[in-house]
Amino acid sequence: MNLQTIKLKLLFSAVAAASTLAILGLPATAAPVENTQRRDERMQWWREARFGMFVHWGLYSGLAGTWDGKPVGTTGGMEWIQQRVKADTETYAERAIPLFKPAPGFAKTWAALAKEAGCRYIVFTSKHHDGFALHDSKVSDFDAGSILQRDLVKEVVEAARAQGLKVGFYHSVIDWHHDQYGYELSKQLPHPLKGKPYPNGTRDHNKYLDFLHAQVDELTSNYGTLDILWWDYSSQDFQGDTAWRAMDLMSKVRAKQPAIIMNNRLFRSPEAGWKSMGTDGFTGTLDPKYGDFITPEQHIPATGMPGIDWETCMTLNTTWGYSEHDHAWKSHELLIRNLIDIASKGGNYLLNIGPKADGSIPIQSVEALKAIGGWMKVNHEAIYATTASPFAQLPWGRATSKGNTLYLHVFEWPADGQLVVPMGADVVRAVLLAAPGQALTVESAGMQTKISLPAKAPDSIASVIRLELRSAPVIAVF
Ligand code: JFZ
Repeated sequence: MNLQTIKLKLLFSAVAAASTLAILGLPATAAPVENTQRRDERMQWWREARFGMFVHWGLYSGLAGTWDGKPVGTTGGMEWIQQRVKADTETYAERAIPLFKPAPGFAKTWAALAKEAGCRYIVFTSKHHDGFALHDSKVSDFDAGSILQRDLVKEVVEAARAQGLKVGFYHSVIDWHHDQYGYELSKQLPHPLKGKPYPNGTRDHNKYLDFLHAQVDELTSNYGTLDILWWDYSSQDFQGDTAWRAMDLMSKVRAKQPAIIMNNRLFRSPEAGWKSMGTDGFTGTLDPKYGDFITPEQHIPATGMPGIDWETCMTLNTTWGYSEHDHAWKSHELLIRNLIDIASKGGNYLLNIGPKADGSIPIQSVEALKAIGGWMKVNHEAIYATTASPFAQLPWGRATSKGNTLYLHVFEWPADGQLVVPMGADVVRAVLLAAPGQALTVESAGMQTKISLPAKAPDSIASVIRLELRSAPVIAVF
């Protein structure tokens, strides 16, 4: 027997042992072994999806940015209201619980809007920093099951699946409710009582971690196949194994949900992709053992990040959780162009809604998502399953690719009707996605390809040309 066969035999016995455990109905103790191929398979739907809906909804939604009858602010995250007013959890709960009144069937409205907008997945807050869990938790009495006799997680998961959407949980590891959460252990992470001693004497953070792991176990055991776990969040001074028993937490999740995709926010180190505190500094590398993707928050990286999966999350106004005082709504033009810009750089767009306490969605958000949906109806093939643009930049807009097909997203319609593309190309056919039956005239000479366009743009925000090429284009480098 040579060395190779010995290795193989060992491998087979490991597999046999694992399947024996499975037959006995015992949970596998370790996460399934991964390699690049498995990871690519797991990531495929997410890489093709390009567009998801984020939902921030919880007790803070009823407070709506108001405390003592006054606005806490007109901008910024009002899901942080407990921290902004420095309320202890009893005061916060006492005021917020009576206001939180989810209407029957609210989740169906969310899922229908996500579908109409062209989103392929929904990520929603199973628990935010305030510690209130939306599921029916056996290990807490600060949860929808105990307070409302409802399992809101189940309602959302079922509504999402009924629309054919993938579904994931945003789960905060920061917890402003739990009486063993050791907030003195970090100077950087937020807590409403920061700077004050623990009201209950000493705390045993390990007990909080047992609770955190138990709730995550409920969430990954009781709702069928989950697609995403979106952790939030860590600081340089408090992260990973010390802060959350992170590796153990992730491997328990993977043991229950082998195909799940997780972000890297249980960590805050260079190996895990982070440059610094803040939400926009990335090293450009990510060892997948720390997570599958990185999460630029409220901004779009200047260039793509080859080899790294990334997702920009963004608000429609300036808050994640509902606020009645925030009127800084982004224009439909900006939102549609952001989606295109992100796809052209190879990333995903996770766009947030902050429903009100009854679960209804602010009208401005409904209108924005419908506007995106209208654009997607005509142009979705230029977004889904595309890869980054081969051009570093284009003076009139953006591009996405799919094999030998290029999609040109024209933001600035040329006044002389001639769109100049800085490349040499062997063009099979060019059409506008808004008029796919009508071939456009194309001339390619040297490093320049010119497309003749009608006088008027079919879409004033972004019109898309599908350019089928015989082979990869030769791009001019400036
Ligand atoms: C976090 C949350 O605090 C926020 O409420 C929202 O849920 C958002 C999507 O995620 O926001 C962060 C996370 C990390 C930093 C700042 C805001 N950070 O590291 O500075």
